[in-house]
Amino acid sequence: MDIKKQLKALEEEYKQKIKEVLSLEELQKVKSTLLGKKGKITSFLKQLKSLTPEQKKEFGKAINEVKNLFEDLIKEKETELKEKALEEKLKKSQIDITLPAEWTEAGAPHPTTYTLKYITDIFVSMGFSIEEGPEVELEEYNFDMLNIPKDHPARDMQDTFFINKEGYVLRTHTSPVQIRTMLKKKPPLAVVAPGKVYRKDLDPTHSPMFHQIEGLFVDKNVSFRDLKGILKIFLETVFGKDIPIRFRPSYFPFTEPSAEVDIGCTVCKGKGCRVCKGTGWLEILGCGMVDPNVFKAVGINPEEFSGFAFGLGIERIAMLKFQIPDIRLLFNNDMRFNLQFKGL
Ligand code: 2NL
Repeated sequence: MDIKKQLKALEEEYKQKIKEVLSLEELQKVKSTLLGKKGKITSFLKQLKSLTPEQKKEFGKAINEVKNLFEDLIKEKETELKEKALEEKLKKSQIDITLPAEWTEAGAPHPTTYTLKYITDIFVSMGFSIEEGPEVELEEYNFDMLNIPKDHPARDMQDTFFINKEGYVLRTHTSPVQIRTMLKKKPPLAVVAPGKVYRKDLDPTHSPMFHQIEGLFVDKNVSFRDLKGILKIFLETVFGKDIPIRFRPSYFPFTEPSAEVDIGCTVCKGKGCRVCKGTGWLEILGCGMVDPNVFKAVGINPEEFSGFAFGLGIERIAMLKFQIPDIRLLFNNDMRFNLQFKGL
């Protein structure tokens, strides 16, 4: 038997096989087939025993050369497969630490958000607590219990968003939150209800969704001067200690008496300009003493308790505070506008 021929055949066969190996497991099998204790190289070495010293030397050298070749080829293949496996793993991994970070500009609070929080905080500092409620509201809480009769123009399709569910509306003010509060808590009460409200309105000073904050104060012997005192502190905090304030008689179905509160125009200092339409005054909020019919609707005895309430639009205050000429700027989300409020 020609050992050299067999050795050459083995070399050719396994050079090719090692080249074609696809996994480390497969390579391990090939390795033990060739170099293991019962491997092909070992069996070649066993054949040497029966040979002469010269033949042993000659064939031993040839076998060792093939053995070294296999060892080198297997080592090479192992390195290649390990590198490939690592590459695959990195490719699959979620985090690629070599990717440069994406640039994001630092944000700014939206002026409406800022103003809502700013105003809410003033009332919280005076001991009012914050109440919230749903934006899809019972018609009964939004209108009936607030002494707004069925034929009142505010209920008209022109002002209210009715939804596909009988008896529900998108709340047109946050007053129903105060109704809910009075239904679940007994006086004394001092609460503010900030949030989104909806009315079918759209022009430079009206948006179909806007923000409101309402206040409600109920206790024994609450009078109109308590209302004036609280609102004076509020307005002087927002617009400064010297701001002129006036109360004008008005009408709301849920308060009696009712008043509208104006401040001296912050733009022209009362001289008369475009913003105050020449009057020297800016309308800021509506208020009044809670109507006895509202108290009766929520089960509070109007002979025992009295209270005041007020409501104001947040966008209007933000527009005055930041001299914003068109309400739509507060809703467009144009970043050139929004980013001007950094650092408030
Ligand atoms: C305005 C005027 C106002 C109220 C809201 C109120 C709520 C209850 C009872 C009585 Cl539960 N009143 N809220 C009272 C007066 C005026 O808002 O011009 N808002 C933008």
